Amino acid sequence: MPTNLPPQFYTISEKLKEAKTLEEKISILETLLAITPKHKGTQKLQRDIKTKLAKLKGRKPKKTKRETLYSIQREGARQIVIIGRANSGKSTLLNALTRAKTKVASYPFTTQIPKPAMMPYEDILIQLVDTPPLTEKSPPWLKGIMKESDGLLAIFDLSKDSVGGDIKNLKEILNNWRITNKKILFLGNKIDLEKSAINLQKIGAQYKIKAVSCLKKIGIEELKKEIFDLLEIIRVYTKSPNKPSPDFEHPFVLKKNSQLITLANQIHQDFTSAFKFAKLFKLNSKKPRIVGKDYIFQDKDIIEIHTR
Ligand SMILES: Nc1nc2c(ncn2[C@@H]2O[C@H](COP(=O)(O)OP(=O)(O)O)[C@@H](O)[C@H]2O)c(=O)[nH]1
Ligand SMILES: [Mg+2]
Repeated sequence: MPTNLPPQFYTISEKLKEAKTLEEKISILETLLAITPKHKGTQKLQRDIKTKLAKLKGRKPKKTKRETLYSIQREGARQIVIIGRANSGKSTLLNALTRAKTKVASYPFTTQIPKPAMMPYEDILIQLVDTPPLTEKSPPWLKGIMKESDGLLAIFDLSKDSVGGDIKNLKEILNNWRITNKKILFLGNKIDLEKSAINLQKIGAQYKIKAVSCLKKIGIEELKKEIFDLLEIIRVYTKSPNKPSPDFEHPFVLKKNSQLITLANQIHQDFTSAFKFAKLFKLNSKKPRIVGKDYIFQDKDIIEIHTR
């Protein structure tokens, strides 16, 4: 592979491995092609990308089913889907965590189609998806979106006496849909209302639920960190041996407890065989440490990989 590719090239090609839908893969490949510098050294790479694109486009299915209409284009480091009953505050939550301006109303069914928006968390973006009310009768595409997500934010209206039953009902729906090993954060919304505290007390012993007010922005800043923690991800910055400072603009996002070799593989296949050693830097110390392939990353590590 040519060595003078822009750093985003590697960050974006990493996403290709995780892309699930055809549309996503095509969009990623088109982006890669667009940012590939056009010169002799990259001709083979350009050809390879174009071939892959042609193959994928040849296989593109006709959008006839309703599900495919509402598949969400993945963006950012990870994707979280917001679920809950009508009027629980899903759209208000999306607006509170992102710059989205989704319609909020006191009558149900305002949100009919899934709506994605980006939540900035420190130096990464997490995609949140607002959805229509969740019931046993929700359309199959909603189930599909939930299954494809990296985690769920389940939101309940704490001011309603039925909140205990609502939580039980949601758990039943998840069970029926066989969504059993998803990461889920339970949120009790509208804690600003008087009734909510009483209801929270009633259900608090039975369920672990985080109380917030999406409208009055109570508990919203802490929630961003809890969403990050729920995802069990870490950020790693790379530093090129011949550059004075790391690339803080494009952190690699990896699963917690990932080994150094996982990152090397993501950057380039050849890194595995060519790997010699790596220098590990920490944000708060100047002196690097030499580490090997099996080093287990921690959040915000800075790594400089040396090859043969
Ligand atoms: N008091 C109070 N009202 C809220 C809160 N969050 C949302 N609401 C109101 O609840 C209603 C439904 O909110 P919405 O976000 O549209 O719910 P959705 O149907 O789940 O998307 C709206 O009138 C909101 O203003 C909150 O934290 N406190
Ligand atoms: Mg809504």
